[in-house]
Amino acid sequence: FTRPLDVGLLIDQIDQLTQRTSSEPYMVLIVDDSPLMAEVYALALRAVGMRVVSTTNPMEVPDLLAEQQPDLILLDVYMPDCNGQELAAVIRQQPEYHSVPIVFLSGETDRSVQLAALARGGDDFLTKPINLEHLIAAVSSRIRRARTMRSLMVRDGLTGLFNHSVTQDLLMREVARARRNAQPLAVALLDIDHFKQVNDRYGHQVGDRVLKSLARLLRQRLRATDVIGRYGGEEFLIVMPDTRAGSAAMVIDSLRERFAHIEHQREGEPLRVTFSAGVAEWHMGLDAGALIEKADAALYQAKHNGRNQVVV
Ligand code: GH3
Ligand code: MG
Ligand code: MG
Ligand code: MG
Repeated sequence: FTRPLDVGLLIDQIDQLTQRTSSEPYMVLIVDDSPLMAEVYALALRAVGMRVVSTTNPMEVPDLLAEQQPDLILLDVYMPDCNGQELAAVIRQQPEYHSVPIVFLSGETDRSVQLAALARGGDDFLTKPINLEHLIAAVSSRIRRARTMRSLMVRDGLTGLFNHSVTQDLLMREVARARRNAQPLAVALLDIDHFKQVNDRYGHQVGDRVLKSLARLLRQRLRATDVIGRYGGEEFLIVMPDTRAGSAAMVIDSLRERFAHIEHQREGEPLRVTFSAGVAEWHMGLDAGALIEKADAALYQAKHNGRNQVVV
């Protein structure tokens, strides 16, 4: 059970992603020592539906980053207390803000100053006076791409659920939280029954559709605080904080029943598919890897007992 990625960085990106869906307004932090300029930019960005927080004091930036989790930072270069380049370098030192786009705004037209600013972690350099349409376009395209990148890093492309490594990281976080707060925690490992036959008889595209419909059902029926991950090809891991094994098994069993009734083909030979699941509850002394093993053993038992069932 290894962890090759920087968990802190990843968890932060997940937090941003789970707290903010792609339809939420873009959030921009403006740092400019001129309140008038900051207000002009803010008005332009708000006019197209973005949320804006601005400050004239660079010292407030660390707190604002933590509180507001901006999608992008607009940074003035020349400010009395601290220049924008230095501030960008400081922001970039923190892994959780590594991928937040920074766009510099300045009257500075000297190429070498502009390049130095980009070298310190800036993504773009806009020179004043700034055309507001240009500003809006530069900001929104950068945010759109940053959000897409984050989503690609953490989501599985077919189902939109968390991918394997993110699911593991989130499980570890929930285990740590359960230990700290002495709260219950349950996990369920789901595996589609005879899925190879589904692919063989109906084709891979139909198989994909089955995976997507199970993912949709899980998203619709589970709590917002539950972690739903695509753990393997046709295996799903569900992490249920503050839940005991008994109630987890009841929830999963009602999902099992619902799923088993879905008709996956409108035309041709009718197709119904089932899944089996193993549920396990965390207890003191159990780490994430051992918890998964427990759920996997229960899943094996469910398969062994004839499939289409939930075993605790
Ligand atoms: P069991 O009831 O014992 O779980 O049998 P099974 O056939 O589901 O188990 P097995 O692990 O042998 O087969 C899993 C199949 O899932 C094999 C693989 O081709 C298929 N699969 C994995 N990922 C995908 C995917 O993304 N799309 C499709 N269509 N099939 C996939
Ligand atoms: Mg200035
Ligand atoms: Mg399998
Ligand atoms: Mg299977």
